Amino acid sequence: MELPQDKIDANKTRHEKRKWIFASLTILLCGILFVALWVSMDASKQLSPAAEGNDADAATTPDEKPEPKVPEVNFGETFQRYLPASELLQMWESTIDAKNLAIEMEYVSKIGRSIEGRDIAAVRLGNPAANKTVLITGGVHAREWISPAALLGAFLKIASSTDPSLLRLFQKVRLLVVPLVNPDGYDFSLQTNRMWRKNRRNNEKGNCKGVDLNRNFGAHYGAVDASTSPCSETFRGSGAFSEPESLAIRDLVNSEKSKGMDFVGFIDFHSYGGLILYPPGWGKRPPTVPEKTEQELKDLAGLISRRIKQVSGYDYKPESAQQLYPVGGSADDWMYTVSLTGLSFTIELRPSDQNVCDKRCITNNGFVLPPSEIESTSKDVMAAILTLMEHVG
Ligand code: 0X9
Ligand code: ZN
Repeated sequence: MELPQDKIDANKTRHEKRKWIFASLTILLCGILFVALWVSMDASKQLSPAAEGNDADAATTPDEKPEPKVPEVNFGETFQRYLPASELLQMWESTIDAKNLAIEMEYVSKIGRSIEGRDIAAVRLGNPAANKTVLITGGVHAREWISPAALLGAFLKIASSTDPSLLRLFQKVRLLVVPLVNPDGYDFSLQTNRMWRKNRRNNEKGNCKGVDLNRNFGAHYGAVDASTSPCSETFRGSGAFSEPESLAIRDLVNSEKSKGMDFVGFIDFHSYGGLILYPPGWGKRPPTVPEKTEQELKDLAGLISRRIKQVSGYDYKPESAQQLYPVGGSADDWMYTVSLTGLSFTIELRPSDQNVCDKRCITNNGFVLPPSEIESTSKDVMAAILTLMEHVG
């Protein structure tokens, strides 16, 4: 039986209507589903720890480690030439202002003022909340240029490091560095008299200038090898800590101690000889230093020597400071007695005696070390410092 045309049309319209309703409902459902999915994704993003950082961090999946930020450290001409005092300290200061440093650092522009009015600077490296402190000094003797140069090189290497074990070490132990103890003498040696050793004190009698800062500290002051003559290379000065440069070190140590810092190690970098010298540098061990420290010092000097050999291939000889020669008023003996551990060293950097005159005799004097040796000597310095820090950390 055939349906009348009007019924057929009515059926068609109903069918069309249903189709539209079905299509609209499907679109609505899809829309709801999409919005629900988007909201849940956004919520999970907010809960994820990766989202705590910046957008780039948030983009990494939990399995991917974000790239460590590389410190922006500029080595400048550190390994090309010996820098004047102001340039050398500028390198320390500008590095500390650099971006992305992984170790906390602070530049203290003035812990004292030299005889000629130059600032004596210090640098704090590492976790300020850690109270174990290792003191490092460079450039006590003017003509020993490699000391402040290699110390700067070691610092730049440390500042640019992303090695996790090194960074962990600086969380436990702080370094307090005086990069150039004797800026006047150093610049005088650089500009006028290459073999100058002392500071630039204008001694009252006669024309002879300068005090040997490594005879001016308050331990066994004047006991031996510390002249009373201003013309001597080892003139001790008018009294212990008579010089602003040695006084600055004493005041720095005392002020850090009063803030609760414990001095657990010391290295004073000199040249030359390739030696790791340990105290007592004069006489016997004082009763304030524990007996076990004697063996500890010997062992640690040996360990430092082996570590240097590993990193740079250079041979340093561990030796008792007084076996080399006893002196009174040295920085190493002073820190030996005033530090908590007695772990105090003088390291005589390159060259070692037998290499003073190399094959072509380019250097006939050990104090004159070509700049080409600065970078490698920086490795010696860095190895020595890190070995001591690891030992006390
Ligand atoms: O004589 C010094 O001050 C040091 N040698 S240097 O050639 N750099 O001048 C050595 C000091 C060793 N320390 C003690 N003997 N206490
Ligand atoms: Zn020296």
